[in-house]
Amino acid sequence: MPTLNQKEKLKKVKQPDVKIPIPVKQKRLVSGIKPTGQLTLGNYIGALKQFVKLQDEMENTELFIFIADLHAITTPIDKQELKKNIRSIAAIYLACGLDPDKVNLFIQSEVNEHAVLGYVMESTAYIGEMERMTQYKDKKQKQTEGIRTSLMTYPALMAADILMYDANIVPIGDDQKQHLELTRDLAIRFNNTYGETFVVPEGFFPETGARIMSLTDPTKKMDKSNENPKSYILLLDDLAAVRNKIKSAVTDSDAIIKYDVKKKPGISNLLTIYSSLTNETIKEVEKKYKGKSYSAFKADLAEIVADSLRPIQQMYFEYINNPRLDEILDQGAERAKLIASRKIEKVFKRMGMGRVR
Ligand code: ATP
Ligand code: LTN
Repeated sequence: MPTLNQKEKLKKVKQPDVKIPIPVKQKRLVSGIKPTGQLTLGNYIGALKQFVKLQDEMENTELFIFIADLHAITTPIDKQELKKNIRSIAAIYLACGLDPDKVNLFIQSEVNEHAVLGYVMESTAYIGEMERMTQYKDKKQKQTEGIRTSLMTYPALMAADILMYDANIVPIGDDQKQHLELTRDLAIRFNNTYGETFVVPEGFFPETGARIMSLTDPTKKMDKSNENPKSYILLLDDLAAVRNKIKSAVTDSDAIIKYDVKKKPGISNLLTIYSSLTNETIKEVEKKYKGKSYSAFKADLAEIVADSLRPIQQMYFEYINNPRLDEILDQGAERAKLIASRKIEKVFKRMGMGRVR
């Protein structure tokens, strides 16, 4: 038999459902980067530079940008390295110009709801859909054994990252197009099954620089996971090394500075980098270097890249050991958690999970 006191306590448990209103902006933008290594010039041109541009240009839009550490464990990674990468990427985001007053910057694993909604998305997606993803097929081939289940299911987690915040806009490189398509399919499927719950997102792809290629093999993406350091430029590379990497980038032998991805992938890639960093169109750059040698063009590009990286590196060192970095990440996680926890509550309710409230 409960005592009177216990009965009182039980009554008290049923609290009125008071909710703090979430200030609503008209649109939401979501994107993430995996902390699988240090960031490259490809990440900068294809992602970070775009985020900063969007933050400055988009009105009435709230940005959620996160470090996708849950995605980083889909392939083996050293614990200390992961830890270092997470902090370093956060500092780089800020060093590249992300403004914590405009952007919610956070670490994905600090908002547990991502994993929860990821599971819900796994329970929405079909195995065939996962197996069809080209990135999965590519990455699976690179590993001979110990392929983790999450490598295959990871697009479900990516869908969760996006749908959690009702993102309208998702800026991504073109290698992520297929994952975004899947996200849209899953949102529609869930909405059809359980009623309107998720916003169906749109991709946003940069006009130039959606895919920066390797400097040693311009038919492949510049990738921080490549084993040859000459193939990529890291944002924190020593500037002398940066210049050398540009100067020794693979090009063809006919010495005409012309954009032609099929016939001249190397010089086309360098033209893309040039155009992205200077905001000059590729046509303008071609005109400027008409009749000039590859080595003259590369020497100028080496300086342009070094000049772009210098201020980023300076700001990076301001942030990396600064407690302000933790404050910014705490603030971002708090705001993300508020929205995410409500979304999970809504999703579970729609699905008939837990108790009726
Ligand atoms: P991984 O090699 O571990 O798969 P990744 O660099 O492909 O790493 P992320 O770090 O998560 O993957 O990429 C973050 C963002 O940077 C994505 O939007 C991706 O499309 C973009 N990006 C990555 N590499 C390039 C590149 N070479 N050119 C343009 N954009 C890129
Ligand atoms: N899968 C992406 C990183 C990523 C992401 C996201 C991008 C994880 N979650 C949500 C945009 C939105 C990649 O490998 N580049």
